[in-house]
Amino acid sequence: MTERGAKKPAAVLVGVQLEGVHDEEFRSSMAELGRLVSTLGYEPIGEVVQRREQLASSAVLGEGKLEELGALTGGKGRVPAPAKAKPNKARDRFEKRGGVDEDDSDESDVEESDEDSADTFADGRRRPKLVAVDHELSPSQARNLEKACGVTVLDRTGVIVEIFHRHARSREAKLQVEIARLKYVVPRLREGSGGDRQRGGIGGKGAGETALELDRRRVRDRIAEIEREIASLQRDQDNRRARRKDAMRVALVGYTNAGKSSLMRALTGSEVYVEDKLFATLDTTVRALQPETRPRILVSDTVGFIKKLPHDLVASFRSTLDEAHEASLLLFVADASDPTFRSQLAVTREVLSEIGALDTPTQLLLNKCDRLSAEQREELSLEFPEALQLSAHSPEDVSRLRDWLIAHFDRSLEELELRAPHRIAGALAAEAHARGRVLDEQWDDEGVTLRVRATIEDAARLRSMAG
Ligand SMILES: Nc1nc2c(ncn2[C@@H]2O[C@H](COP(=O)(O)OP(=O)(O)OP(=O)(O)O)[C@@H](O)[C@H]2O)c(=O)[nH]1
Ligand SMILES: [Mg+2]
Repeated sequence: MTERGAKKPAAVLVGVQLEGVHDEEFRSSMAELGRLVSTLGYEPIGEVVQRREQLASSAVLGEGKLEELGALTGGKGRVPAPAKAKPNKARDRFEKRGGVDEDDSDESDVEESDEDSADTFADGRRRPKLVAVDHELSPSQARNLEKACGVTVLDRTGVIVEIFHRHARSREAKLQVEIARLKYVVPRLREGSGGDRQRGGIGGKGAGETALELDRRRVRDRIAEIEREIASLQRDQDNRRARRKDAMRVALVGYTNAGKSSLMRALTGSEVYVEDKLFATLDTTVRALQPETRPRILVSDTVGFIKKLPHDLVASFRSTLDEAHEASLLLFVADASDPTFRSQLAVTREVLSEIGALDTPTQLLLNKCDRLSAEQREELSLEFPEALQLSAHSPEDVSRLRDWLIAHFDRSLEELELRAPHRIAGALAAEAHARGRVLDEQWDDEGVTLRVRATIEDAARLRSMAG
């Protein structure tokens, strides 16, 4: 078989199926981990699954499974006794890459060239460069696993943080990801046992405990510095938002890959990024519904949610979640063609309730219905009678959604009649056209009479203008 271009580096997935976890739930979680790993730029080529009642405390996997993993990755397949611990190259490389210095090289890869970096083994099998574990790892578990398999180990949180790191585009998103990374790496430094950590870690200067202390302080200082910068960026944003405040706003929220950005594109004619991968969107975009309405309706696209979204990321993506907070309507987008969309909806609700955005009215959109049969759609309409079924790829569906939005917001508008003498009639009419929908406009000798629909705030403002 001939190959075009460079292959993605290979990765191995590790899953631990604890007692009481159903096969289906476990499989879907592993499949999602596989998609996350592909999004990060790796190709999953193998899997090691451990079934057990409880996690083994030291290295997550039992002896047999550890050997199985070692055989796949070319590692020892066991955790060396602590006394013989050697410098852990894999983790050093990883941590160095995520250093405190601002590294914009999004394309940097986990592996670096050294004697372990050949792409294949002597027998031609591909050599994995990453082991991704679908379970939260303690810092020492991660290190032990790394020692046993000889390649970088990331847990689900680590994979997600790395994806966010690669994809963040705006200044604020980049800073927020950096905080999440620093917070993810710092606890690992804290548990460092000195010996195997001397040259590793963030900054990587000096030797021994002193360097470690220094590193931790530098990390803390850097986090404080970033937080200050974010606060100042957010002040600017708040100002911008304040100017938009009078507009009617809807936010697209939902699980990653549900089709939020596709709907955003279709509704607003904007060129936001759409991609069949998890976490394509990490920055909020706000655009007016097109063709523009009077008053304008603003639509915001937001970052997608995922189960076990690292807490630091939830907290740090304040700005994007603020959009959800400030919207007067949330459109819950679900990929109805995904068999697990019900639990995805539950995750979305959970995260939104965590940030206190669930007081906002919501409307469920069952997207990707083009992939469903007529019977499936019928069943869904019985299960979710209030939901709108649609496809972001169907112009008719999108136009129906637009009409639905206009009708929804229309209910919150006030209809008022205004009269103004010639002295201010021109200004009043201009303002009424700019802010509201003018239903009727009559000019006579005395001045103007207008019938207008506008938001409560704008209605009050127009009234006071008319005097
Ligand atoms: N068949 C079908 N595919 C869709 C539909 N809507 C979106 N897609 C596809 O689903 C994938 C994800 O779409 P996006 O719009 O990027 O999803 P998103 O919710 O913004 O995802 P993130 O930004 O990663 O959270 C893309 O490949 C889209 O082309 C739809 O209605 N039908
Ligand atoms: Mg998106």
